[in-house]
Amino acid sequence: MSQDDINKEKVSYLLKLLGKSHLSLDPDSDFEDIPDSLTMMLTAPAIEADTLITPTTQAQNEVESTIREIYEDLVDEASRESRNIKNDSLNTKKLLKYLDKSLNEPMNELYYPYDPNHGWMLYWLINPYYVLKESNTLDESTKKLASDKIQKNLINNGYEGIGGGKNQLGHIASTYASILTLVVIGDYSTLKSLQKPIYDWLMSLKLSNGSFLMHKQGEHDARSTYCALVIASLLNVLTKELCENTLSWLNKCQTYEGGFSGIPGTEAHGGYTFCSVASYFLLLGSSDDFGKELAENIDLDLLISWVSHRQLQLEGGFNGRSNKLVDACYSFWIGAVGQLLEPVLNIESLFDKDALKCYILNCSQNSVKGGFRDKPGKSVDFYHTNYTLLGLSITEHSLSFPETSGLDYDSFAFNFQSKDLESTSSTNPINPVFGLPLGVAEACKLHLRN
Ligand code: FPP
Ligand code: K
Ligand code: ZN
Repeated sequence: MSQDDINKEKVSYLLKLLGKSHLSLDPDSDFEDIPDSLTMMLTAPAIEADTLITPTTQAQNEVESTIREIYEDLVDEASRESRNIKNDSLNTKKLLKYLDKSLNEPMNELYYPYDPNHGWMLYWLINPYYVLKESNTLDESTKKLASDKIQKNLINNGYEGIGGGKNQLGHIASTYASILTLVVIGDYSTLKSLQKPIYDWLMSLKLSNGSFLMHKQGEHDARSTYCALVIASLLNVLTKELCENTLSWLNKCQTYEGGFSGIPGTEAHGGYTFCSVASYFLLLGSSDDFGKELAENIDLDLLISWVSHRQLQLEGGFNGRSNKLVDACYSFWIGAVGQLLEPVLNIESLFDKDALKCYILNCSQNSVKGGFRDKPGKSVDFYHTNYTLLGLSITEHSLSFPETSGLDYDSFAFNFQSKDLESTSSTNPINPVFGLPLGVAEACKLHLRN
């Protein structure tokens, strides 16, 4: 069968299942763009009907009907107008325009609540330039502006961390985002100058149970702990002393469901599961068998089961916890956990990457204005734009560990290799531990180590 025949068969099967087989198909139409997964997504029955109606089940029904309409249109439009079936592709030009505009135009008063997030905004808006295959860099003057801005947010020269903005309290999450920004723009001299001050500050936030405070007198959870480990690892100051008891504290965060909670005894969530799983890649490394070491610490099968259950049947995207709604940012928080497990399980994918891509491009992307949103009906924002683009990269690439054993840098986090799943990917591969393009954290580590 030729590819053309396969495509035609796919569409007519889909139309039949949708009860629209009366629509005729133009033999010259190009059906290549219809993802194979769409058939399954539109036709598979719900696993279990929810009998208890709550605000969440109602919201779920509404989201499903909106998304069903979007997906049916992908099929219908083509058959009606006998032209290209438009499975949206990434509009890189519009995305770059959205990023340029967001970085360069003054922000209006609606952005007032973003004031504690200056470091985050830099990371969310700069990182995508490097993840996109087409741009792959940023101009020197913007790099300098970003670096200057971060230096203004140093508290007590970094001995009290990096604040979310000028004169704000030093905060692990703002420090994490600021460090990622410096790493991606390659400002190694600033990073080098921060090694000692930030190490001392992290040690002051460390609790005897192994976790870290988010800031002086702040909360502690898997998020702050992951951020501390990433910061220390990138600055090449991840000492034994800094990591004492951290592994056993994280182990206690895995719940009966298989995912990880913020602190022991609470609900498993995609955000904390990402933070915990990524942390193991920074902490483990006493042997060259990561899977074995991981399984000695947590219930790996239960984690795999929990992660797999996050992909929604019709939507194709992920939710962040049981019985909740799809959200494009989980394309990264959950998608990254799936991608991190690829080299461990030696598989190409833990979930349906085409289905996720279908959600990202057709439901999350705003291809008119550029940028990505949580779900249809919401507005695009910086946060969802960065994490959804990272999620798109996860659908286009697969990770493995090198054949030859022996760890670089004493941590599995710097040992990934990537393989393109698609001949025409619009993104570069990423390193999911850091949420950065693959090679960027590795280059920084190499530089600071020498
Ligand atoms: C629930 O929000 C969200 C959380 C409980 C925390 C999410 C944590 C992250 C996304 C990870 C942050 C990571 C770093 C590195 C700072 P919700 O109830 O609005 O969403 P939901 O319905 O999807 O659970
Ligand atoms: K959410
Ligand atoms: Zn979200």
